[in-house]
Amino acid sequence: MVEFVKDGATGMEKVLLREPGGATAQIHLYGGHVTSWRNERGEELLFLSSKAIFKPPKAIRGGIPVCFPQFGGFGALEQHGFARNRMWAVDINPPPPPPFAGTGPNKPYIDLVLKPSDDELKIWPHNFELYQRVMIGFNGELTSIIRVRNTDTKPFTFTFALHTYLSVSDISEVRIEGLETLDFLDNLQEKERFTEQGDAITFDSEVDRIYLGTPTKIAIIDHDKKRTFVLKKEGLPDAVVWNPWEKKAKAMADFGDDEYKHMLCVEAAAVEKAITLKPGEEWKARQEISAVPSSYFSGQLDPCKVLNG
Ligand code: TA6
Repeated sequence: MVEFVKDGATGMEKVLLREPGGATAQIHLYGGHVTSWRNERGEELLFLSSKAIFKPPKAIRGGIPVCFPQFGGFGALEQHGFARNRMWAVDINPPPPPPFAGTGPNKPYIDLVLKPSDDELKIWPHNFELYQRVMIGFNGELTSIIRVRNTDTKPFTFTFALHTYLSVSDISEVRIEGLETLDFLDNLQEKERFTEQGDAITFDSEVDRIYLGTPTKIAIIDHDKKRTFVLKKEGLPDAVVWNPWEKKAKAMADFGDDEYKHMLCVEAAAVEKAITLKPGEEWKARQEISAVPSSYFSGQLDPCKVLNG
């Protein structure tokens, strides 16, 4: 089921997707932004700050902001580009879906599109079409399919991320598997390059890292909730891991002082190698997140096993 509604609190337009089994997703047209994803028991799986601001030009703090045409400060544009604080349109006539597996029928989905206005063309002089299909699957998995088309007469280059905020019970009880032994750029040390040592990533202070060339599957294990988020991605070689911890949390006006304890950003991204599209060319990417009972997963996702099958 797909429903178009106005948000009671903000008056903003949003789309509700409901899967027959009960899982739901909510997408705000502002930013083309998934702001809620619930399982069949109605439990919220994405973090959304209690102080999130739903008003341009501020990006919504939480859910899945879309970072385009620039990730972070990798360029001259505003942090994370402008797609996350622009109004997207519902695409009633989307180009045929890209040949990604699993885009079968009967899964509620919505197609959104962003095209540059004159204002955007002043700050980023390139004609493009940015498409996003958001879909809820039979097992409640949340899929985002992204396509960027160069509708200009000259090439352009961009970086990209789905800046996903996962809801976790207690950040100090969370671990990430699948990024072991990989190189990363540390945003807390002028993007210096390091190699991950640990056998799994755990959290006891601020983390802001861009893991390079990761496996296509990453597991985020929330011991307290006995829940594992399995993030699968295609066309997005990197993964950003971010938790602002205490001090940065206090410095953010649209973020509660203690909220860092209950969120973790794991962002499927294309950052290290920017993408260049010639006129008429198209880039596509896909992210699928599912939430499974933890007992099923812990310890099974050693990168060597994943990478070498
Ligand atoms: O994705 C991690 C990051 O780039 C961090 O450096 C931090 O700034 C975070 O994004 C949030 O950025 P924002 O512009 O939404 O405050």
